[in-house]
Amino acid sequence: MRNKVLEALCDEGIFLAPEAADFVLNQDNPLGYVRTAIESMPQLPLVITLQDLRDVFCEKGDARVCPATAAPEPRKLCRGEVKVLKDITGNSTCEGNIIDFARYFNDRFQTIKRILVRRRELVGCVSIPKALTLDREVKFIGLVNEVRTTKNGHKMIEIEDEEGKCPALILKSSSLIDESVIQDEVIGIIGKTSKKGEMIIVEEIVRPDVPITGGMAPSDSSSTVAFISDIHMGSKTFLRDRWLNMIKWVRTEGANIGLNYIVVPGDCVDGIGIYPDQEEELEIEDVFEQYHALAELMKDIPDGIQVVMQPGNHDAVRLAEPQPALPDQIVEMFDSSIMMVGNPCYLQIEGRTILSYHGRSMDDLVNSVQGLSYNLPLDAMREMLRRRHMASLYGGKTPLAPEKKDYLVIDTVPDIFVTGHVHGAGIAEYRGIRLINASTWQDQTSFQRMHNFNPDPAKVPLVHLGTGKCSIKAF
Ligand code: D5M
Ligand code: FE
Ligand code: ZN
Repeated sequence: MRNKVLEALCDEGIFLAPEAADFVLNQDNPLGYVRTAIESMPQLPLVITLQDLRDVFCEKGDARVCPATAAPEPRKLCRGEVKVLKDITGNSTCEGNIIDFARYFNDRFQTIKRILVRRRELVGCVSIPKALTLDREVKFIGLVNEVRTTKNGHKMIEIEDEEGKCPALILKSSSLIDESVIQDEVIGIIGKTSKKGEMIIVEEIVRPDVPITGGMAPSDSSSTVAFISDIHMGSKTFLRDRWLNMIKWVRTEGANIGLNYIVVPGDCVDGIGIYPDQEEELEIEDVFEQYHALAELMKDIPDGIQVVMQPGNHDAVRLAEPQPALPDQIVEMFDSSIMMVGNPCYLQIEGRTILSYHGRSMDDLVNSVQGLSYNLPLDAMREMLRRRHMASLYGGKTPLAPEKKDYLVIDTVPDIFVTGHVHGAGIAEYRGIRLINASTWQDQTSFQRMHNFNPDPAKVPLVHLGTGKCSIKAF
């Protein structure tokens, strides 16, 4: 029965993801069920997932045929009020083969497409092959395969959806010509099909973006969260005196401002072999010794403060993102109350959603988005939010692991978005979201001097979880 039904669907060009197939086969009339579902879909996905069925039937409020929302991933509860809402820790399945990559990009496409189809500007969007046949304004959603400049100075984007791909041209004379389109981002395009029907002339680009909201409505929380990034323990330029000043301040003033949480967004230690000749800049040359030394330093943080630590590109876990939490061997060195999470990670603290991401992809964004630089991390973070993705570009400096789900998609809009990595310190707001870049405790290294990179160290951004008020304390 199972194979017969799936074969019949296959003959009609309809493919079901395994979970969707299980659900469909439990229906009284599986074929009829799928055909009804397809009629309500704006376009036929390459592979129909359980979510696609939910989108169709749950919207109609028909509980009998609506697949129950997947059980939420087990929430890892820890001391105090910190919950991990989402990270890769314990959920990694990928082997990095071609099928994994196809599934990974499909998940990215589908997740961001679901955000884009709700955009008013894209009402009536069609598939790419369909768009090429229409002789009027067309709208479609696709994943960018390639972006290049033609010899005449136009910008050519090759864009793909589940059904096909097409070239989309931004004319040199268009006001969009300076718009930075990044390879592997998912965008909506509004345009006209060329006379021969072989390409689309782009008139508008629609980004998923985050909704405009008032941001953090005041709550009764009296807690403050501090962000302390890029400690780089083990580096010769680790700023011990300024760190000790900061700890002294935490111990004396912390209670007065309700400092109950410290989040560390990566590069906890300097690591080894991260860049050429790094050993010359290391005070501690053994990575385990670096973590030991850090664990000792952290002991001075008062017990009442919940510390959450995330890895970065200098830490001892796989480099490919999403990165899982530090391994047990290292976790055991630290006080058991310290919470280790993956990178990126969605946290919930006292009712506020915090997205913490080390920020490696800023190395790629500064090269692919016009006007960005290492001095403007908050602008780079805005670009991530506009694209609803933390690291769109595959094949640059940010290695990506093709997990089943794309953990780098910003599917939930956070209250606070924090990054480290660029060793800058800043706070800003974008559409109600607090943006934080969380400084460093490492002074300029000779490697950074060689690259003309100037850090802004020993600063602690603080956010009051009740009022949403942000400030920076310098040490
Ligand atoms: O990265 C810290 C910062 O160092 C990073 O955000 C920019 C700067 N950096 C690192 N490598 C380079 C190169 N090759 N050119 C320019 N700037 C660079 P961290 O992860 O702490 O090493
Ligand atoms: Fe760093
Ligand atoms: Zn880093």
